[in-house]
Amino acid sequence: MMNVDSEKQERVIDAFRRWGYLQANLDPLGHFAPLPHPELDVTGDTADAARRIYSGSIGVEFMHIPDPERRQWIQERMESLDELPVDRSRVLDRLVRADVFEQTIHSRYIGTKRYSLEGNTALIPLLDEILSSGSDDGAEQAVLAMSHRGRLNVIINIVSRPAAEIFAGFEDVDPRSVLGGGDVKYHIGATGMFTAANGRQVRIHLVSNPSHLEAVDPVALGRARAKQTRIGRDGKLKVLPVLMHGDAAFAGQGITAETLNLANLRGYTVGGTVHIIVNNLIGFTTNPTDAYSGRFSSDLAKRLPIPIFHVNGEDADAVVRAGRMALEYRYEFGSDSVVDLIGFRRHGHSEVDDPTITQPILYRKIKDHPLLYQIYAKNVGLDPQPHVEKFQAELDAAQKAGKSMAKKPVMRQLPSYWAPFHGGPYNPADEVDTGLSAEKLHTITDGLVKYPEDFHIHPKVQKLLEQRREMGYGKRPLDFGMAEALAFGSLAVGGIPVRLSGQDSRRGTFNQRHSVLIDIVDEKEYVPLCHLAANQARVEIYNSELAEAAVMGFEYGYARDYPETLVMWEAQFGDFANGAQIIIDQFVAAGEDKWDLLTGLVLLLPHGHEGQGPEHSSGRIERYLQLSARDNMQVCQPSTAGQYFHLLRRQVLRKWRKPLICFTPKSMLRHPEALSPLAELEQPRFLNVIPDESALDASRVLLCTGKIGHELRMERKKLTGSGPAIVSLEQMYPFPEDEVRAVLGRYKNAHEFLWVQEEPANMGALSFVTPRLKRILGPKVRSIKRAANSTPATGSAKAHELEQKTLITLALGKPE
Ligand SMILES: Cc1ncc(C[n+]2csc(CCOP(=O)(O)OP(=O)(O)O)c2C)c(N)n1
Repeated sequence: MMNVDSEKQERVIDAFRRWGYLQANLDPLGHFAPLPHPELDVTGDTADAARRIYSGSIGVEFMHIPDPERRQWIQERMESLDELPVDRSRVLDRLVRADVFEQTIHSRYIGTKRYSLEGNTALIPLLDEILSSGSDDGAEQAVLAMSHRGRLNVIINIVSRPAAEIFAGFEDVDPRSVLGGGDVKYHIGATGMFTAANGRQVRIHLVSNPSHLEAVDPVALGRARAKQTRIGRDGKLKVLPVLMHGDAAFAGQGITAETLNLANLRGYTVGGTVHIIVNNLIGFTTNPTDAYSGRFSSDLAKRLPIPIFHVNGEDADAVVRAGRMALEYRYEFGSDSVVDLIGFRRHGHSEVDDPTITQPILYRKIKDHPLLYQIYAKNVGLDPQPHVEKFQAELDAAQKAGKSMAKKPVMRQLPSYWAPFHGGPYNPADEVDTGLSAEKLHTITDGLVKYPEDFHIHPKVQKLLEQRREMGYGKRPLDFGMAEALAFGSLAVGGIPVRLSGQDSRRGTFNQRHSVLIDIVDEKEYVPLCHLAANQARVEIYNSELAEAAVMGFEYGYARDYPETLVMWEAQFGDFANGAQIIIDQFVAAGEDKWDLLTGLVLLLPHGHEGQGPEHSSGRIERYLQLSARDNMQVCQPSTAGQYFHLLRRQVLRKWRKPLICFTPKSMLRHPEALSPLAELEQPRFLNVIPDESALDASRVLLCTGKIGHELRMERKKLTGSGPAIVSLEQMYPFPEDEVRAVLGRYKNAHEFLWVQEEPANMGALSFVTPRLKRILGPKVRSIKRAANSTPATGSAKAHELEQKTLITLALGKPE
């Protein structure tokens, strides 16, 4: 039994554990006023002691964590914080490096943007601590992501790139090497070796980053997951993800919320991420009161039961201790944790920006504020001068070396698993055969339709598996679902891992996949694709959270670090991919040109006008074609199950690593015209263009892509005459010009060539293919399409049918 006094004391301590962070001394400039709280309005020795712990330079939010063991863990550490040793000489050295680097660049490249870290230079000792402690706990690699602020500082002082490379960036050496491509210096990725306090090395991967704030977060996590998967059992121990955020961006960008939500999902967990909010209490010109509705930028992180350590960025010892706790929490519980590093921004948003116009009072104060290393040296009684002189001499030499660099430095080294792969322009020599013998297909089929004897299968699924057996043995034509399963299965059996994620992807939105069988008695799962052969490769298919940007970003990152895997992200309906437009624009389409980084990511985008309304109709072919240039990606629409099989296999069997935008069917999944005989899978390759062998003497040739071709063929059967030829363009980009020319050239009697699409005139492939067809056929190319519209389709199913009928009638109509 507690006596009254100790009960009272416990209540006081509990109040500080709960609310102490509201009165912590967090803002170096004192603008962030402590928030009164009635439970903290207490005096006495117990209150003083609790106040010193919970309202000092660290304010921790952790009482929202439901697990008492985790709360206890934090409590114990906070309450013995002073005992945590800090290597002050090391901290001082890191602060000197951080401050002197910025000062040197500032004085030597006046008026050049660098997005200085000054005001938050404690980030460098903080990262130093996290990575050093991480190394103690087993980290051998770390995946770091951050935006512009302080990036160059981190590249030198944490990633350990030679400073000469940064100077070469400021000198802008070798501009010709990046004509039309490349990226600004504060976005480019870097790899290097960090030397931990224990003397061991941690390999650092700083992820290339677009300007779009926080978009890199899921990419970094996908990369970490891929690295962890490659390592296997100890992957989560050995690969540590650290995400750095801006305060305004963390609070404002939706992708942060999407990314946090991945933390504990089985397909996406990375065993805990350490988040650092590099919080300067300003976003460009915007004050926190206009940037986030809560008190802290970090409030969003409370969507997860994880600790948030707010720390005063000017108490470097406290910063280091907060970093240690966050890191150890990650390792102890496999959980995310957050350090909210609160400082200020010494200059304008960039160094060419004058902040005194928008925050005059703040910047009067900042003007005379000493550098952090000076404050720290004074507080801890160490002489900074030897550190300053040593580092200054290093920088002087580096500047000289940087100026004389003939080539733009490449700040990263790709891991060896990238060696067999390449990007660049398409080369037909990269083609490989993707067909399989009937025998092999039978064997894979056996595995695909099998399940344990005691497994209680759903009758509908049982029927489907029976049909699949017939398909795999050539007794009935294959549909898309079976073609896909055979593609995945054959790759896995051949040692190539397969990873697919998207909303409801395990069953498939259109009831087409059934990759995971669910026992109807106990809901146990059985994945036939994982039981095909003893030494087969991994097959992972996940239902994702209901988000697009973070999930696609994650898969992009995964594909970046696992080029041997077939990695796919699937949209529920193709148009939902626009929720991930940033990932598409900034990573998928542009990654190779900006950063010389390749990916073989596949986007599966269900597409086709089926009367389901303005949404759910279009995968927005036009948008991908507009982004296509310099052979940066492939845009394809396989019209048959067999073509889909070859396309998936081609994607990973070739050594050419390019994103594949693949428009997939919905109703056409089982459309008789889209089914394939097993023999189609035995054919050597994917066909970029499918000629119409049945109508070689046609006078009219219709060229189209996807489902409309099948509808045209069905309707053509009803004609009395032979009707036009219907040629299917299966790969839109890279545009197979020679093949199109050769196929069209076979129609010797044709005097009319029409592009037919079901999309409105301002959408679909029309404006992309027209100039290319004109190059082949001359100016007379005409087209049949819906009238230009602001939405892809009508909301009325009947109106859709009318429109579709008109389209088809016009296309099949008599030649003029
Ligand atoms: C998605 C997006 N919107 C707008 C911008 C333009 N922008 C660049 S930095 C910045 C302010 C960021 O503030 P904060 O997140 O606090 O980071 P800080 O620059 O203060 O370190 C803005 C609005 C951007 N880069 N990305």
